[in-house]
Amino acid sequence: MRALILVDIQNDFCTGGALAVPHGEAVVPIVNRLMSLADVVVATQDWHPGDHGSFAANHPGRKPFELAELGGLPQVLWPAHCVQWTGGAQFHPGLDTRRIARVFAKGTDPGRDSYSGFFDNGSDAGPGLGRRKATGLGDWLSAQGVSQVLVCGLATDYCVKATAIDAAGLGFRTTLIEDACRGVGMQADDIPAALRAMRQAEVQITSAAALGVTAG
Ligand code: VGL
Ligand code: ZN
Repeated sequence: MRALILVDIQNDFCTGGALAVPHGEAVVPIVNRLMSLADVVVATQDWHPGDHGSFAANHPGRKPFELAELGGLPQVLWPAHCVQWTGGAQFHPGLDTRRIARVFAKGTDPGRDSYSGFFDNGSDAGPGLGRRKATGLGDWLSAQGVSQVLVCGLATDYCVKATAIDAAGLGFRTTLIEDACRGVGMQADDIPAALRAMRQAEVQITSAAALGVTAG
């Protein structure tokens, strides 16, 4: 069984959104066509409470895109985004949601960010940091008999990267569809570095075109 994981294809990560990824919405027509390649489609949804600790506004005197700390981990401070029940947290209106079997929310704990669709941010080592809390996505995919996952969505250098690396680490044969992703790219090397980190973690990288899918 092969699953397609749609990472955070939400209004706030698209043009005009609170944390817009350049050309984020360009992935939508491609991912809609990728769905036919999968036996099952799942989506992750960044779903923060208004008091989330990743928001710069919740750190007096700090600005978006500065580096801070959250729950003992380094944390990039973001503009408030994907706040629960707001339009920015909704999926992009062009996304074909009919084939999404399940949605996994993440980032609901105000004290911890959650880039991966599988686990909260955190360290499995290190005293005091605790084990990472699972969203349920890994167990759910396994229960469906999924052995292979295709990963696409937003943003390449944050949630897509973390989701793909965790998928591979959990033993799923993992393929990133590079042209069905867009990144934040705060630094010029961030997106290439994310691709390198994924390759290092045994994530295969391909394109929709190589799989016979075009944006049309
Ligand atoms: C994301 C930053 C903050 C993402 C989510 O979906 O990549 N990035 N929250
Ligand atoms: Zn977020």
